[in-house]
Amino acid sequence: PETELESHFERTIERDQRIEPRDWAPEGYRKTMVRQIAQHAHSEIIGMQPEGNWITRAPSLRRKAILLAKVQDEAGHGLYLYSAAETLGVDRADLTEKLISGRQKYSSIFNYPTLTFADVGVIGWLVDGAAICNQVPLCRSSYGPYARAMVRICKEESFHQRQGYELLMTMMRGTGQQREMVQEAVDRWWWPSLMMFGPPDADSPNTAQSMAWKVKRHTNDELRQRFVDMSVPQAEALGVTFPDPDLAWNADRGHYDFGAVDWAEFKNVLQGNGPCNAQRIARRRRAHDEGAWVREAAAAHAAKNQEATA
Ligand code: FAQ
Repeated sequence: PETELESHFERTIERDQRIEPRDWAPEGYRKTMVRQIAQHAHSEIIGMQPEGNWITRAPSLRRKAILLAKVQDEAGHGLYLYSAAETLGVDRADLTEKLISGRQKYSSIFNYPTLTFADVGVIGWLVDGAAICNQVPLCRSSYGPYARAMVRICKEESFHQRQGYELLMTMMRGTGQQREMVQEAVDRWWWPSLMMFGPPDADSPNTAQSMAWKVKRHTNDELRQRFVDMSVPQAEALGVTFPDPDLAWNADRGHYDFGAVDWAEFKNVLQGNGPCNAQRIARRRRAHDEGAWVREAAAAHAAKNQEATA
């Protein structure tokens, strides 16, 4: 380290202490944090759409109340995460602009359609399950505001995961047709859920540096394996199978082996060509435009208040 500031930063990371907004940090660290936190925030906000699609068609008042609460939680997660990003000196209006102009990413998973109500359960079980698996270690991420946001987010994600599993358990106790709906939804969501963890380690440009900075605590492949290992017994308990003939317990490794993920599909979705990319962005853009009057009113109100106290 060349400077006092650099060595202070490195010592902080080494001792597992937190980097806080006012601390000096290398430009690359700040960039990485903005990139990851913004992508995460965008995912929560875009992630409201697939399930939001079912709020008006939930099969009972109870299911509707649960789903509304879950989708509202996702809005909340997006807001804490935009706030965490703002501690790094960026502006959320600017981040939103980057999202709707396609310059920043959001999770690939939210570009798949929700075709039946079973998808609500499977998103809770597998998508929130994968999110928890990825995010629990991020509670120990080196950037303080991000790590602290993750604590509350993970608690809420656990509730989301349970509601999904409970919904599926209920459907599996129902008719043959309901059981088929669950299996069909699992077949569609399993592989995209594995893609949530990101490209394989050998193909992940950011992992090495993010691990060194303790932004990430595990590699993409480690977390993907952990998710497969925890999901197989849950599938057995539920009475569904995963669409992977190569899925098998490997006693030597102490893990489940699984088949090859279709990384061409993943890349294609990231390039904007997934089944719902265009629709997700168009809807986000429309919501932003339709909300312009709220932002204008809030700004006018704040200006008036400032005048009154001046
Ligand atoms: N989708 O070098 P790496 C949720 C990009 S959960 C799209 O491995 P990194 C909860 C990556 O950004 C979902 N892009 O990158 C919920 C990079 O591109 P860039 C959100 C992906 O950052 C549930 C490039 O590929 N969770 O929202 C994906 O070290 C239900 C190379 O990749 C988070 O964001 C992907 N799946 O590792 C809400 C968790 N994977 O930026 C509603 C926090 C990779 O260089 C309903 N994020 N890319 O242009 C992370 O842990 C990390 O950012 C990873 C990627 C693990 C996602």
